Amino acid sequence: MASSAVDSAILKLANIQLNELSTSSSPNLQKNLSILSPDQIELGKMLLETGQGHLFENWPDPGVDDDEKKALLAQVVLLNSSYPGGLASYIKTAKELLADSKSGKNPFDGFTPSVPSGEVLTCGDDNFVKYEETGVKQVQNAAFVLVAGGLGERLGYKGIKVALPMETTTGTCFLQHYIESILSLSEASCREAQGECRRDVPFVIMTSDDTHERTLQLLESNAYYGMKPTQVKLLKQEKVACLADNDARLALDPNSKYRIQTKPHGHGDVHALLYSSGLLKEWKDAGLRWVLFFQDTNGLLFKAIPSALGVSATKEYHVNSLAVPRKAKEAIGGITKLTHTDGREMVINVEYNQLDPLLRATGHPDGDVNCETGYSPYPGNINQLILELGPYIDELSKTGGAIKEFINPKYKDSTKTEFKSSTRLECMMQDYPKTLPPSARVGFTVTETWLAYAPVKNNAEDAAKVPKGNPYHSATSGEMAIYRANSMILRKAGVKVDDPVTQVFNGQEVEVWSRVVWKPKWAVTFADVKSKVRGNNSVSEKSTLVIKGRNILIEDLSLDGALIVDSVDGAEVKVGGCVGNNGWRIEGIDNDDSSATALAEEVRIRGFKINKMDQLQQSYSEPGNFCLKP
Ligand code: UGB
Repeated sequence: MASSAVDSAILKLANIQLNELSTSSSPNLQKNLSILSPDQIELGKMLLETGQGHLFENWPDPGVDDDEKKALLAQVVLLNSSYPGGLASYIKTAKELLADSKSGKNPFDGFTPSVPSGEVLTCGDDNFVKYEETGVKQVQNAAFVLVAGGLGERLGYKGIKVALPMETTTGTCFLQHYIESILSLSEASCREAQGECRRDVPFVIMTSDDTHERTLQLLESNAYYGMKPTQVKLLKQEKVACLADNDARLALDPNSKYRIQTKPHGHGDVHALLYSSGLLKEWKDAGLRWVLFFQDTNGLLFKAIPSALGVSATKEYHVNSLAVPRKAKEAIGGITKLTHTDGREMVINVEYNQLDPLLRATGHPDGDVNCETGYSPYPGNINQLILELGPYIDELSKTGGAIKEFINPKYKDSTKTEFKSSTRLECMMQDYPKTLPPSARVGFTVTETWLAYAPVKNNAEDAAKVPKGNPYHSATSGEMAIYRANSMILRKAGVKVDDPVTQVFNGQEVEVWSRVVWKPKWAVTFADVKSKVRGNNSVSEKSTLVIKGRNILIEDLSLDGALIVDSVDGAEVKVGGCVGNNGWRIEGIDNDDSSATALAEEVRIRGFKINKMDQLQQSYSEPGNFCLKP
């Protein structure tokens, strides 16, 4: 035998002995070493070192279930590589957080809350318009990130949430609206830059196994709603391992002893994924300055984005959280400044169930109460964040994108020794500022709720149980909020829009405003709306107004019915005169009625349908100047 062959045989033998030694605590793993690759053996050792020997407890001799044993270790490879710091770090953090939870440690120990500083905007005033103008200029330096990995269990819709129509007048789904808004904003930004537009604005969607395929399919079957496919990147988040007990022993799937049970880790994954994908660096190299994060079902959010981005740019915020006024004790998190006795400071979302006790424990005997404005001084977090890219990358280079996690085990009894079901670590995208140094510029921007926030999160049954006066956050309220916002914006632009009527759908009392809908290419800012509305205009309560073309001017229009106008970009259309017809009527549906079962789920979950009885519909497909004046 040549000497090199002897050396390698000796090395192999030494490795076998070493592996046998380090796996001796698990005879079942030890006897299966021969079927595993060196990498798999290394992971097996790591699992033993971190107290996971039970995973191999029921392993039979080599030759039986070998493929399943390898599949378990393949799953461990994935769990290990998709978590910053690997599975060993996951288990270590889990042990610490489980111990804190068992001992009842308060995560806010040592912190005193106070009201942070931020900008409060009023739609349509000079300040708002100024910030919008600044914000639009910045869009070409921005990237947009949609977190859409959530299954939407509370909503109970069988499809993915971004495919749900935002309103049923046009049937536009959330994803289409988001993409068209980004495209229109970026075009507006280029116009501001007077032709010096440098790039296509990047759009990232974080998906999960629950949403990935269907999101891709939705994009592909709709030609990416006009965006270049290269502009859109899908990043899929992986689930994390479940934990069976206070020792952070990984839970096996109840249906397979060769599979670790997994659950979602939360939207906080977006930071690690953006970092590890290399996109952040790519964007920085391309000269981008902002990353805007948003959630899957808020049809109003793009109405607040230009002004909030303007605030970020003007105030040079590293982190800007969009917020809405919040009634004391309302069930959304409050943006709060926390100061620790050791000098640490942060501006962070404190969940509503933690804010009141924290205030009471720190010298505010009344807890979370409304101030002279009629609202809590702690604004409500709507989880849309604008981060400045440079400081964001600097921070992630240190953390790898890991976000402070939390754990929420449901214990069987007060001894806190056993769980009702397995638990896991979770993280939230808005907890990013928790690791920032005090020098970081963290602020917020408050806009009116009617303008910025109407998520679709709750199913009809749960929404109907919401205490009176609290928001429903259902498909019904989400759609009505769009008509309300557009009607109110038209009012601010000088149009006489009738008052709404109150109706009840699916057990929810809502204001029904005129059904006003426009495409983002018609207007992305308040100034756009103002410049396209002239003279004396009126819209009656029963009316529907749909504006789809870019250069449509509404001048001296009196609308009492349905009017739908579309035009190609080169057509300039002046719309005026008296338009009257039977219009499109909103009709309640009774879900207990057998005829309702024939309706699509997208319609049934709203509790109403639109009966399109009569309309004036005009489309201009050639460039030129036109006048629509019946
Ligand atoms: N999401 C993911 O992409 N991955 C996940 O693993 C989980 C969710 P929810 P949540 O707007 O009122 C948030 O379930 O988490 C996506 C804030 O934390 O709709 O209960 C998912 O697809 C909270 O502070 O909301 O609450 C969706 O797009 C408050 O602001 C998004 O993450 C609240 O939203 C949010 O997921 C709110």
